[in-house]
Amino acid sequence: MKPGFIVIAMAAIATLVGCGKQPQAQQSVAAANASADTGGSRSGDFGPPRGEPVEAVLTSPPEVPPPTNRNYPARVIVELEVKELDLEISEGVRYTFWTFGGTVPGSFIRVRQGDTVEFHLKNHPSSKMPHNIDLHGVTGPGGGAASSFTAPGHQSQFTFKALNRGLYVYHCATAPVGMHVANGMYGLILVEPPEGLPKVDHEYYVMQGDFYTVGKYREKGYRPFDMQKAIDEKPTYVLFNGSESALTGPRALKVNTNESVRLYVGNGGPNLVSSFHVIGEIFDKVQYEGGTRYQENVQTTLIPAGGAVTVEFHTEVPGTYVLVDHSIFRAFNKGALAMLEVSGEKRADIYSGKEQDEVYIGDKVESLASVATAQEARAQGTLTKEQQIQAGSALYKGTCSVCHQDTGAGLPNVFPPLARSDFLAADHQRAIQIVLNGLNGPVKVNGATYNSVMPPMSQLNDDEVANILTYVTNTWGNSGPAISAKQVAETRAKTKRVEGAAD
Ligand code: HEC
Ligand SMILES: [Cu+2]
Repeated sequence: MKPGFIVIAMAAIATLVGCGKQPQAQQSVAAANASADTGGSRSGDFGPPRGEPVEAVLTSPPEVPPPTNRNYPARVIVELEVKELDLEISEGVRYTFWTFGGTVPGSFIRVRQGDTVEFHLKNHPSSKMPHNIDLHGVTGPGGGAASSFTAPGHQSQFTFKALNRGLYVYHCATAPVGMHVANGMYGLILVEPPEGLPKVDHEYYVMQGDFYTVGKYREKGYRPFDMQKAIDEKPTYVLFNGSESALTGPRALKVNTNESVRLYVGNGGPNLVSSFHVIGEIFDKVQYEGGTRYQENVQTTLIPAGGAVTVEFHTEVPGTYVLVDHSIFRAFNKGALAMLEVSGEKRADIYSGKEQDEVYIGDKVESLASVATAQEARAQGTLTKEQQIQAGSALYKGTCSVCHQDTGAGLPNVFPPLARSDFLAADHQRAIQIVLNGLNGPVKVNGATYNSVMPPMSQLNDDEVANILTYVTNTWGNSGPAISAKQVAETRAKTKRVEGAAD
């Protein structure tokens, strides 16, 4: 830092301290927040339930039930069924999830402050485990856990009064608790304030969770739970709504320009705290920690494990917005990435750029179905070169294309071409070793010398490397053999990873 700058900075600090006043905007937010009735438990009991009992409308993510639209406390009946299901955690990767209502996260529950909730928990006869539920919106020991222990094929019932307004996590609390949560046993319950929430154009339900599977990220086939990784807090996946493709491509959240959007965002954990961010948007309002008070004009908000947040924003510019955990390796290497598609007229006065940003969307631009197909074919021993090329084409994007370009042409003097590369054609085996271990020092490709660095990409699994290389060696005028996952596995075993590279 230049000495002159320090002087100016010190003077600025002195001015702030000297006048002892908060900036004006901050003061008005503080005033608004202070005057809000916080609706704590002592003022949240509006007497016994009135009228006919109401069946709660439960929704699967990303949908949110409609507002309760009631001005009196009612008896609300909630029926929730636990099911243990084999679902896709990533394209071509299956995992046994334990679910509240058949989805991860579980069904969204919406009640009004002061309601008496009659909770029925069922455990499907096909379940192998007993389960229960601890709702953070319950006032009472265990949050319902002890009263709701439910063996497979059984059901249990308990009742609570929702004394506090707010957005609350619920989760299973059967031992081993961490494992039940890691398998997807969490969801959200919204306790509306008595006057309801301000109307918005769209409400959506998104929940983050970390997952621990045997093997590498995107390693195909059935993957069991890995207890040691869970204890070490080293997730294989960090996901929104329980699957890598839950909210991407055709399943992206959809809104229009000039609309108000409210997201109910939870974090089931079991281990990680989320730094929740929407790339290209600013939250106009954040009810942090699911509570009553709010902050305005926020870029990234923290969501603790077992916590939630309500964020609101208004859409101006069309395009694809990316929801991430801004602990950014989780977004790009573990799956913590979702999309919000905003449709509408261009607003060049606000933003001139192109509408899709491949830098952020990476290989999710393309469906990864071809990747799963290739894996299935390999398992059945019917994998063709053509299938490998298709899978490789999808994976090349966002993995290699940033440097070698979509066309394989590279960039003069910086990134060597893969298209018609004589260096590549000379030794396809060497290419495996380059992807796994990187490359540096001078190389001569098609007569030009490059002296740069390619980082090791050993975080890719064997299938991914094999399919990408089969694509590269058989596209843009290249022709070569198919590279097999077995060859990659052998090269991985034979060569030493460079220091700092992934396994
Ligand atoms: C961050 C940029 C970057 C990424 C990403 C990258 N490479 Fe490279 N790659 C390079 C550079 C730079 C070189 C040359 C290194 C040198 O000068 O020693 C290179 C060299 C190569 C070579 C040997 C030279 C040639 O042109 O034939 C191959 C093969 C190759 N890369 C394949 C890949 C594949 C496949 C991927 C994706 C899995 C990939 N690279 C990802 C930067 C990158
Ligand atoms: Cu459970």
